[in-house]
Amino acid sequence: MKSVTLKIQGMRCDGCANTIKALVERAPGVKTVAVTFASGEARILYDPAATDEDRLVAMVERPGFRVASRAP
Ligand SMILES: [Cu+2]
Repeated sequence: MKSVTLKIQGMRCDGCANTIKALVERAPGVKTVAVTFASGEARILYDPAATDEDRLVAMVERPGFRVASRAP
C-alpha cells in the first residue's frame, strides 16, 4: 500500500469534501480516503498495483476541484 496527501483547491464546504471522498472511495485500488475541508486535504491509501497518483488526481479534478500539490 502507498499513501498520498493531496492539497485541494475549490472546496467550499463539508459537502465538497464528502463528494470527493465518495468519488475516490469507489475507485479501483483505493483502500481508504479521508478528506478534510478545513485543511483542504485528502489523504488516500491505495494499492499501487491497481491505480496511481495521476489517476487519483484526475478523479479529484473531474468535478472541478484543483489539486495544488501532492505529498507522500
Ligand atoms: Cu461544498
